[in-house]
Amino acid sequence: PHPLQRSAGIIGAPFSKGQSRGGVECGPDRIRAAGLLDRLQQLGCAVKDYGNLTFEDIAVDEPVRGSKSVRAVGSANQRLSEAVQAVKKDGHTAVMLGGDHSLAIGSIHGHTAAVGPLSVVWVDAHADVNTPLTSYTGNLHGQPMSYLLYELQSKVPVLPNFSWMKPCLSSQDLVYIGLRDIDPAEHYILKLLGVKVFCMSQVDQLGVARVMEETCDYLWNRAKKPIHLSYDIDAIDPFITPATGTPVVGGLTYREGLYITEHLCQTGLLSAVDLVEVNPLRGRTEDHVQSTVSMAVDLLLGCFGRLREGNHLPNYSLPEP
Ligand code: 4U7
Ligand code: MN
Ligand code: MN
Ligand code: MN
Repeated sequence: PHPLQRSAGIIGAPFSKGQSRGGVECGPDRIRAAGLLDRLQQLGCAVKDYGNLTFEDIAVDEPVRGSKSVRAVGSANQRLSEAVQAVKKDGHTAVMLGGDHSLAIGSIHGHTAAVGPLSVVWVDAHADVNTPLTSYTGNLHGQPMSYLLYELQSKVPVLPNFSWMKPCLSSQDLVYIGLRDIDPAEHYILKLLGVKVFCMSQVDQLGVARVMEETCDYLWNRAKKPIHLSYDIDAIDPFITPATGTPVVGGLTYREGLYITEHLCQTGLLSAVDLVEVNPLRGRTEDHVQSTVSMAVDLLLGCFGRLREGNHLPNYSLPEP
């Protein structure tokens, strides 16, 4: 569909307790300040900004089995899930601006609750599939997928403030792209479940165009379902997007990263997008921050029909001399 037939419902989720570095809660406002809404509207896309969520302040949140801020993450994601459901019920493509990647729990949960079974494309340097019992760091932004997958339910303890959610995704409806920093337990899980992974070496081998073709072929083998794109900015090479909490060398180029969004947009099935882990305080210079934020904006424009060949509105007419 033309961008005019799309509409974006934007939710800011200024939440950072899924990891330990301050600043990632500034992501949503920095991405808006870079002109996201105007640029989407210039494309011909209708935009509704639902504003920033506010999160419950949890005074005592002791680690649970080594994992940190579990109650805060559970509570924040419950709010986010409800917000995403509201945006989907209003008929928009949901855009969740993070915040850290633990927010994928509520975003994917809410999206499924509103529209039914999904395909998930997870673009990241990391697999984020640690369980609370395998995590070295205790950071929940490295764990969201373990809460979402049916197949891991028996391996994940019931955590405080998580009773509102149940797993809602089959490992066969998930494709990872861009991975290059996978913990041993995560590697074991990915092999055990037979998850489809295009790590960076596959991107090198096949090229991004074939990766995207194979991604869609794989996901559509069963049925064409709405697509949830969860985009961690650290999937992109830190040369372009240094302002993030867990940068890893050897990432996607600007063009590869953008191509993923363009390809998913043209499927017509893109139904929700997360753009997470932009941390303005992690850039050493203002240029680093700007380059990171402008990549985030370009990725979102790619999701809503911006083409590198150029765009024009359907009612465009040449000025008469
Ligand atoms: B992100 C890590 F150990 N695997 O679990 C962990 F390397 O959302 C990193 O992808 C997680 O940025 C990175 O803490 C989470 C670590
Ligand atoms: Mn991530
Ligand atoms: Mn990551
Ligand atoms: Mn990260």
